[in-house]
Amino acid sequence: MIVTRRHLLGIGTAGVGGLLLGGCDRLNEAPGVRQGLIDSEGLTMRAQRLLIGDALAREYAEGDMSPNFRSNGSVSVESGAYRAHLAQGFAQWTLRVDGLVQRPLDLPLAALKALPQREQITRHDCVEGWSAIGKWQGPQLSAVLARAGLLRDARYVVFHCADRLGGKPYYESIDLIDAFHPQTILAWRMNDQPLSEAHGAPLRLRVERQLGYKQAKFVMRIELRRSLAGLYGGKGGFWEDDRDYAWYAGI
Ligand SMILES: Nc1nc2c(c(=O)[nH]1)N[C@H]1C(S)=C(S)[C@@H](COP(=O)(O)O)O[C@H]1N2
Ligand SMILES: [Mo]
Repeated sequence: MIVTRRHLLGIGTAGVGGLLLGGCDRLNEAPGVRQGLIDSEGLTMRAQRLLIGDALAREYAEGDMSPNFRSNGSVSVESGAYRAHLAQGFAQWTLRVDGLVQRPLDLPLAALKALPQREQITRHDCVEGWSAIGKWQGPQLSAVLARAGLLRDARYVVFHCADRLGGKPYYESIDLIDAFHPQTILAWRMNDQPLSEAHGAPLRLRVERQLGYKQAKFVMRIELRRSLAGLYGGKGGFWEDDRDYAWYAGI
């Protein structure tokens, strides 16, 4: 195992406290990691993780930013509650953090903006065959998880989104290794502007070492779970359930 507890604790600004030590100690035992040796998707994940270790995704310079960053998948959200929040600039909106946590949270956008911020210029790669380089800003997911405090059994972080595709809710999930990676942020700002609706306002995930469909937009709720079984189709994400896309979509 390449990601050690020391690496995870070395991630800096988020003030990862003792509460998280339990979670980090148990990364080696995470079911996805162990099963990784026996199924082919897991083999890919394991191989990619061995190669990249805790490496950072490449970061670019301002001059590399794409003049046009297209939007894809849902570009708007129908729900009345969402439209009301959008109309108010998300002033009354809160991010729910719950499941296997010590302290369920309802975080206003202002609280997310008040956390230490990370800014990164990265390349987004969509499986449909396009890429774009953009600038993202927001708190590290690790900082939010540190506030909530993980319970012992927490293994996966699930992102519940406001939109539906073909009548089904969009959702995504990652494991704790990616959740505590320093470039995994909850972005509320893109290219120096608040996120537009098309790009996932008010908040989206950036998990930079994975493909576009993992970058959940319109994140309303973050749920800590022991397992992905029993959640929608059980494969950990909308496209994973619908089209059998890989759950670990390493680039
Ligand atoms: N909630 C939600 N998140 C989503 C999608 C979506 O349809 N709904 N599409 C995904 C896909 S396939 C891609 S490529 C990116 C597109 O992000 P963008 O619209 O900011 O370019 O968002 C991802 N996250
Ligand atoms: Mo995509």
